[in-house]
Amino acid sequence: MRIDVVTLFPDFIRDSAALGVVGRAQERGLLSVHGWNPRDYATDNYRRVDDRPFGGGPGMVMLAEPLSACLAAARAADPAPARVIYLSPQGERLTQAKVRELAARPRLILLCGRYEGLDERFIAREVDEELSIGDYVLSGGELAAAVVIDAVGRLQEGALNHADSAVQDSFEDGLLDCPHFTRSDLAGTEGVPPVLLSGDHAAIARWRRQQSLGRTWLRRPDLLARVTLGKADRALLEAFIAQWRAGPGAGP
Ligand code: 4FV
Repeated sequence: MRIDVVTLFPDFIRDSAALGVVGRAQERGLLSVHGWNPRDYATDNYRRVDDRPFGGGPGMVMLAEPLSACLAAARAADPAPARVIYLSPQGERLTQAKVRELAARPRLILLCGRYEGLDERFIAREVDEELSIGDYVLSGGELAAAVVIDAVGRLQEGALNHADSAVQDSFEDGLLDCPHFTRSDLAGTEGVPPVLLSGDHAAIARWRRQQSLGRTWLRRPDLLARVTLGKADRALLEAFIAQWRAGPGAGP
């Protein structure tokens, strides 16, 4: 997969994409990330990339011309068709389902705004879709682009060592993840649910599933409303709720 990023801060994108799983995915040739700076495509002496908004008011707006020339250069850098995505608070909320969809594509071009955003005529002409990482305002789209690169990059086939781990992710099945415990020299196995030490893998899988269902019921009922639970899951969740209502210390 190839991801090109149009940004006034290509170093940030390059450096953040060189870390951890995404960096390793690049080393393994599963992903390549390239930064393109619109300022390199500004034609005036001051290499302007922004100007005051028509209609007045605070802030500046990014000029369409440097953006168009920069995007054209990015497009031309590889024959593969690219999905052009503008990261903005006006976009559709990013979800794991959207991440999976994007991860299956050969190529993305991510547009990072700064200031108040981009000239709307450029957006109307060039942008395939707008995506938001959340209902808050950043000073630039770079962090949002880094989120997309990470979420999509780790789903590239072969990016994650233990292939299974993507399958057990939060949201993979629309539910929150279960709690995790590991070795602790200080606490030993204190506070660790006994089932996890039982070696009974069927019981462990049931417990983890029940925790995912229960946590989603407690913390994100909006997510639970979107999944259809089978008979076994409903029984696990009802047992969790009964236990929860019975309060700590009641029963196993
Ligand atoms: C944002 C978000 C975001 C808005 C003005 C950049 C900023 C500035 N992008 N999800 N939330 N963008 O706040 O994606 O240009």
